[in-house]
Amino acid sequence: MSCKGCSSQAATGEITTETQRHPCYSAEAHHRYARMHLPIAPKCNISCNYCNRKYDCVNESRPGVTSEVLTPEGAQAKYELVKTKVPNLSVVGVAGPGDALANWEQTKRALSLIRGTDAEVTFCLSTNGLMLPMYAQEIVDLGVKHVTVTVNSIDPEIGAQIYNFVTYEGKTYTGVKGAELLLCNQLAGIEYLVRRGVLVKVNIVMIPGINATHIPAVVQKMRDLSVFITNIMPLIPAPGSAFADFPQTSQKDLAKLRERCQVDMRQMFHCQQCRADAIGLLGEDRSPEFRAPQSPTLPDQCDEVAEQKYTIAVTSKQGIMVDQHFGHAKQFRIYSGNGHMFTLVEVRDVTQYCVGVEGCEESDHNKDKVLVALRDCAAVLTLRIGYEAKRRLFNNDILVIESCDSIPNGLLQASKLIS
Ligand code: CLF
Ligand code: SF4
Repeated sequence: MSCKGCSSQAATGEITTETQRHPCYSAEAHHRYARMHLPIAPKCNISCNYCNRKYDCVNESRPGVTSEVLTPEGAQAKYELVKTKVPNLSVVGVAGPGDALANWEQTKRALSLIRGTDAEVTFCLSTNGLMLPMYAQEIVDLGVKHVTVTVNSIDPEIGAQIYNFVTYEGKTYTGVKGAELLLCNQLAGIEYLVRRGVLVKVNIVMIPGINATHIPAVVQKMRDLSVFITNIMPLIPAPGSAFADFPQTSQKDLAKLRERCQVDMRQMFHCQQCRADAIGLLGEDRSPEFRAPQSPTLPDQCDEVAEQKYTIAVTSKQGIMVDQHFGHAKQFRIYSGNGHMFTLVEVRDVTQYCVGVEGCEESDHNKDKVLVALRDCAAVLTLRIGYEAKRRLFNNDILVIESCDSIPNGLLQASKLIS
């Protein structure tokens, strides 16, 4: 098996003003500069065992978060609008909802359209790296100076436990062969980009029991390839994925591993695992302000689901936005509808699921009561939810959709996911 497109030409990336204003590459910048993701890349060419394709790419996002999909022209129009409203916008990125390079024509067209009207904005791409050998030169030619590649392992035996399959040039590879092909293309692509001055960030999903103890070796390899920074991310198992029952990586273990790896190279500590259509500062997503009232992908789906009825429980402080954490809700707003229209049918009082870290661990009784109260619901639409609560709902056939959108938009998204 040979890798494509890697030749030697010495050059290394420099920390330019662009990088100093990149909220992910610079910890200082993330309080001041905003990024915008263009959700133009729905397809993917590999299958990670922690991924459920109903959701955004988990390599760069939280599972349970879904995004609209735009055409390149739609993305450019949205960019022009966002630029006028978000003056500190410094970076435009493509981070899914699938893989940026598995949708290369759309990605290239969207960036070219934007470059046609804006010579200054910094471009950023996130990819699983499979197609890097094919498109690395075009990425350089487009003026993309920041690329994120998710590399979970440098050992194909370990990779085979993480990737279900890899589809490349019309063929599907599984097991060690698939992992080997992916790794080979990732390494070749990273080396190629680094040599041409692109600053490469490597995301690594920490999967306890699979790659957690192997990550320091991955980081050392990335250091040897002159990668700019590594970002070790916690596994948040997506419901419905092969790893759905894996424990979520603990923050304590994650912090320890990052500290350990910091000895070898620069680590990212401020990642927000944001959405494929995120807009704004990393800690302050403004995407609901700019989302179309109905996603362009919805009409077709709506025809399919028009006859179905859904009952969905929503956590909301004022009944306008999905703006309340599941564990904090003392009431659930119960909506019923058919995928086009929803009506508020009831406001259901419950005992708060979680009353703080200590109380939460002891309050199984409250948790059971909340589950019983939601038993007739197909889904819960909520701002945020802990892993344990999500797993309990999932085990009771209740889908969880995390959103920070308006309630009507969230309900439309939810009905699309239930069907
Ligand atoms: Fe987007 Fe990723 Fe570029 Fe940043 S996100 S494509 S490098 S502009 Fe940033 Fe979000 Fe973490 Fe990614 S906080 S998930 S690291
Ligand atoms: Fe899912 Fe992996 Fe593809 Fe991302 S790269 S969309 S996590 S299969």
